[in-house]
Amino acid sequence: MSIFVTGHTNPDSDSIVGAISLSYLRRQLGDDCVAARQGKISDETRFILDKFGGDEPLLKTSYSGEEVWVVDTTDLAILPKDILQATVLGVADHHKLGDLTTSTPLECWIRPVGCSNTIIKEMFDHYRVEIPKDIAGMMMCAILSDTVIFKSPTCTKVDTKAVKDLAKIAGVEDFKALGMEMFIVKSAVEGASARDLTTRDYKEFDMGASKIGVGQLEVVDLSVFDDKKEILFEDMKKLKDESGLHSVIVLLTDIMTEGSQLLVVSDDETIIEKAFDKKLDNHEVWLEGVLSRKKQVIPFLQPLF
Ligand SMILES: [Mn+2]
Repeated sequence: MSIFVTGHTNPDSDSIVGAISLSYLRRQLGDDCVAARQGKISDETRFILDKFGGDEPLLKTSYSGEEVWVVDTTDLAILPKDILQATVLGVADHHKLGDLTTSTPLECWIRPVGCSNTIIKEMFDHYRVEIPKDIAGMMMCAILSDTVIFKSPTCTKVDTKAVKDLAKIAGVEDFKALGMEMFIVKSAVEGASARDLTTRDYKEFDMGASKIGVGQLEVVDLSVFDDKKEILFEDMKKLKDESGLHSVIVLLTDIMTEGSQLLVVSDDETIIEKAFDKKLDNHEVWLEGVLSRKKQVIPFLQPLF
């Protein structure tokens, strides 16, 4: 019976590449391991797969009775609905410990670094398994994506070292230029529906008795949203009602000027204002230096709920 490796719902490049890289490693260690995914492949991830000739992981959203490795989260809110009916053999993640529990002991690789693929690189090193060129290139891109080309406060020395090592294996000389190329692909908003944009990189978080949704769009120039804000707000309101959320926040992150414009639809905007010690102006506020949802947004909201 196959063992599956899967990341979170609404998968980003780290989740998709993590499933590919970790399932390869587990196969070298003797497991019959298959890369899986929880949703559609983003344009950024498609760019990475095309660049290095990677295959799409298998779309598989139900895991009852299966054996699974989980990558890039331990939050039940963004894991397959029946994950607690699966046997979780291991976790490779770089987020706060979530609410996933297991019925058997597991192999746990959780570290405060910028990307799950940085941890998977350490797993390859630990097991002395060589990383193939194509997988090294994809892992490198996943780390550049999660760390916003090293600009994110979540980026550590371990991440930069991993990228340099992986770039060498992949034969990529100018990895920062490749990172920029990737973010330009990510910045494309033309032709995308409002829902595509609000949920392109979207996660829901349990905050006490309330639930909030936080989306993030990382672009190289915020002006692409000038004529999109109205439809974004409209869709955020819809999303909030449909899912019974306390708030929906979308971060429009400018990776060049390094900050985020927060768009807020909330039952209580004062919570958001308190969290960041800033007044909202027409449901918006600019947060200088904020690039990371995980490190610079969620931890400030959590204590106020
Ligand atoms: Mn990640």
